[in-house]
Amino acid sequence: MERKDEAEEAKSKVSVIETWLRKHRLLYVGATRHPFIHSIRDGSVDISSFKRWLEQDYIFVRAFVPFVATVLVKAWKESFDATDMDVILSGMASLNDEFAWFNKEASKWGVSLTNVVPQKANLDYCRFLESLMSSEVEYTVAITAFWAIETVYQDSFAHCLEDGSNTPEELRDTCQRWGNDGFGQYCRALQSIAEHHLEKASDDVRKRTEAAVLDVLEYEVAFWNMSQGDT
Ligand code: HMH
Repeated sequence: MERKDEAEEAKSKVSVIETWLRKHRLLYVGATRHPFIHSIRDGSVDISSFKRWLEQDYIFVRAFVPFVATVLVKAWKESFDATDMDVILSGMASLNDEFAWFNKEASKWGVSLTNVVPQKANLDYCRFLESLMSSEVEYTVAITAFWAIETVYQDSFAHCLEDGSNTPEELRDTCQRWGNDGFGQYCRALQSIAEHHLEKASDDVRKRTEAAVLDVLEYEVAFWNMSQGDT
């Protein structure tokens, strides 16, 4: 058999993240094609579940911002590629818009975002975020977890906007927020940053990163379950 040259070999090589997505397909699908998402997509969604999701997600995003801030600090210290910081900073800027959006959306639904009591699945997820904020957690682990968190929402909400979906008009804005093409491109930019660092990472860091991605997927499933009311 002829030996492939290096360029060919690089082209056919499956990326680390792609390998994990294949290996953990069921869990990934569980997080991105959850019954709650199906119910938005087919229009059968229970509005009190949607409102619960909105309230709880606002609290989550409040904790997500400081997490992203620590990813930015790690990029500055540990990455030699300036575009990493640009991409993370653009994510932070869109989180700033997201707060304005949450307030607008909450008033549209008659929901108050002050004094929301975080539910257990949310507290657990926020505590996990906090563990990733430690300076002892490597940049590779943190940026890959960041990619996974954003991608679950991107993939889930984009599904609600695909041809054939029956998403109610009043929920389309929410789906657009994370399901739009620009957010998709941003997630792909995060993926390529994460992949670049994973390619260079030690086996130990890779293993811990894979575990963090699995944790993210499980917390996301629990978060959807909580939104549906099965706490
Ligand atoms: C629970 N996961 C959860 N909330 C979000 N807003 C995102 C991911 C994406 O930012």
